[in-house]
Amino acid sequence: MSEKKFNVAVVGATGAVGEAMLSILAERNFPVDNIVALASKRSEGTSVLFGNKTLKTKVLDDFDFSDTDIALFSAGGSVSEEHAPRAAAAGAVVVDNTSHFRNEPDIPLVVPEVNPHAIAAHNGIIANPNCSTIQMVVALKPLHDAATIERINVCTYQSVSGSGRKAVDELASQTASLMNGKDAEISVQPKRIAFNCIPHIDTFQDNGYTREEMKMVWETRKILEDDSIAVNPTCVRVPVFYAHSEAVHIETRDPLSADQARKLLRKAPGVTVMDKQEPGGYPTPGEEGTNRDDVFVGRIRDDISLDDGRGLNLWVVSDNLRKGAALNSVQIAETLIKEHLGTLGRAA
Ligand code: 25A
Ligand code: L14
Repeated sequence: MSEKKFNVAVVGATGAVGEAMLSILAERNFPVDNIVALASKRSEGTSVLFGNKTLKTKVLDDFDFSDTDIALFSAGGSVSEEHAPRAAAAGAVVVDNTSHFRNEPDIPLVVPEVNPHAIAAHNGIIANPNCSTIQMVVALKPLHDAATIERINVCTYQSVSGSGRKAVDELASQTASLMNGKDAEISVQPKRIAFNCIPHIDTFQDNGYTREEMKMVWETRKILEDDSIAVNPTCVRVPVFYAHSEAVHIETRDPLSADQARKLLRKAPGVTVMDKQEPGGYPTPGEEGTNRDDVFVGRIRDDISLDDGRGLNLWVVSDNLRKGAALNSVQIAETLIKEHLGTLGRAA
């Protein structure tokens, strides 16, 4: 990495993702000159941690980005819509974790293990994909390169932290209430989440799929740069605090055995294969998935319903706040300063 240091802003710093962004920047020794934590007026002056330093949160609305090199945004789509173009116009490169810009053709949508080259085409904004999509494409990229994936059937098991800090509190308090014989109060999720599963994440679309499901369709094609891949997702919220899990079923153009897939995945960047066919020999969200950087893959096996060797099943687990959001954004920023320094306006 270059000796140069950068001025960094984290927008949404008091949220679940913003907090993880600050701690990951510190733990990976990102070359920071100045760092600023931004949020809404509600949080003005609140302390947030950057390594062992304390930062006082400033208000986004009147913040001037002209001294900022890199701005990591995670304060929701409407905040990014209003403020990301303003930050980019002032000369910062924005890495945006919301869904707002992901489908715009001239905005790169990047997972550094999969399509780092896409960063080069940025015009001041780079989009960070949806958490469920990120962990799936990290696991599928080496298999797609080897055998060309034609179709993906996926069911997700998504933790509550995806909907922010209040949703984490909601699962804890509903669980405590029910264990104490009291009624569960519903505040964030559309139905009770404690001791339950909810097949509904984000808003319903005209085709009967939810927006979270359609993000997996649109974003997978954009990141793998292949519009012919058919993706059929069902996204489900489960009573898990951190890390998403996915049962992924793929159909490939060329035959690919479970043994070959296991070998390819063992060499794949950002992937840990955990696949012993014995009790506990597979990853789970509450144990391996939480607070770890890698995408964990297990239960790799041939699809017995197909007899031509062109189907595989996988179980994929990863921390949605880290690889699914904050870590991926920081890795985009690392790739930017390492390989595309000339595209950073102020710092170039
Ligand atoms: O639109 P999207 O893309 O679907 O994203 C929606 C939300 O999903 C989360 C993230 O929530 C985002 O806001 N998210 C996005 N991508 C994700 C991913 N890949 C993801 N989650 C997981 N994986 P979050 O909770 O992580 O972060 C919210 C942060 O945004 C700040 N913010 C909100 N509006 C803002 C703003 N900052 C500037 N200007 C605005 N207008 C928010 O800061 C937080 O940092 P805050 O200061 O508004 O809130 C601080 C505390 O106050 C609580 N709170 C929030 N809303 C209210 C509230 N209290 C009272 N009333 C409210 N209306 C929060 O609990 C917070 O702790
Ligand atoms: O699109 O509620 O990045 O779990 C990711 C988390 C949307 C909401 C995104 C959740 C968000 C989702």
